[in-house]
Amino acid sequence: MTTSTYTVKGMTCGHCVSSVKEEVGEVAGVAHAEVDLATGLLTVTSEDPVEDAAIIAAVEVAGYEVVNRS
Ligand SMILES: [Cu+2]
Repeated sequence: MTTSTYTVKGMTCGHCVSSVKEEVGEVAGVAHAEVDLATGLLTVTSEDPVEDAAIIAAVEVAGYEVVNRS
């Protein structure tokens, strides 16, 4: 399994977290998406590495912005 971490800007409540988790969770290859609201950290777990662009696009669909990839 591979884990990638992103910093998401703009989330303010549990609904924001749910939206991001839902959209990112639908990206092909993603096994699990976890969000920490306090830090804005999005942790994506996948069997094989998933393209950053796909994760960034999913976060944008949810209405937020990836400001960092670590
Ligand atoms: Cu919200």
